[in-house]
Amino acid sequence: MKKPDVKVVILGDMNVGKTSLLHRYTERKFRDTVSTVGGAFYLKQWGPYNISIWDTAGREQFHGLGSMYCRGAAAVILTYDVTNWQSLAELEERFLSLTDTANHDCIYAIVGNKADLSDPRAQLPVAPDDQGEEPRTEPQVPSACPTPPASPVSPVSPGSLPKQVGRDEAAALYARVLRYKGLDEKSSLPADRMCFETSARTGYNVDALFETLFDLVLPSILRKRNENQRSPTVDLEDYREPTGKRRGCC
Ligand SMILES: Nc1nc2c(ncn2[C@@H]2O[C@H](COP(=O)(O)OP(=O)(O)OP(=O)(O)O)[C@@H](O)[C@H]2O)c(=O)[nH]1
Ligand SMILES: [Mg+2]
Repeated sequence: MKKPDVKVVILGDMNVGKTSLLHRYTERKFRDTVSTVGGAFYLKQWGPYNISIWDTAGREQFHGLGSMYCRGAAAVILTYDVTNWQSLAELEERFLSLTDTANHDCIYAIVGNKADLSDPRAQLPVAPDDQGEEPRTEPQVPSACPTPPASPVSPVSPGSLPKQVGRDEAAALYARVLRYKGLDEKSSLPADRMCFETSARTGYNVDALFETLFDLVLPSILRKRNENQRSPTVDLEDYREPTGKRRGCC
């Protein structure tokens, strides 16, 4: 198994669509999910680097595991549901303190998922041109004929729900996250770059979210590699006496 160079963690209340976002990004699909138990781990190759992405459970009963998953994280995605104001409030009340174990230079993204439910623009993935990428080959949702929700658990028709969280509220939360972390807003990444609205259902903005974060964690990878070169880890299993015998520790 490849060794991850860096860790990205996705946090947020149950049902906001964390697992669906990861399926959409890693498998290019929106498929049925079951509420996550504990956590799950995905490995993504990004250029020459391996990035581990940790999906966490939003259910209260797994809350204690959150800070363990965040340990050493280079990026944390704080996810809410744009049609559920409480899911934004929960990020601050329940999830932010879990990031105390993340890296000191960890970056934070605030992500409002299920944008397709309230915003007609999110009925389609962001056009590849807008993301500055080569066109992709995965199926696109035709604009004239939106596909019905793939999940039977999601009976709400697209674009029909009122949006409960605006971009300004997400940006205000981002500012409070920086303050909580003791970071200076002026020297940190700006809110308009770190707040996203996405739809795991249509793929809207999903690539942009993950790929922006992956680019931003590259300095963290390089720093870690430099540190490892300066003080390489000694594997005691590999150490043998000149006679060929392995040296015991006592
Ligand atoms: N319309 C719409 N429904 C979504 C979207 N993302 C997820 N859902 C639905 O929301 C429900 C919950 O999705 P999950 O991905 O399991 O949510 P989760 O955040 O991983 O939940 P936990 O694992 O319990 O923490 C499912 O019924 C999904 O089909 C989206 O972008 N749009
Ligand atoms: Mg889940």
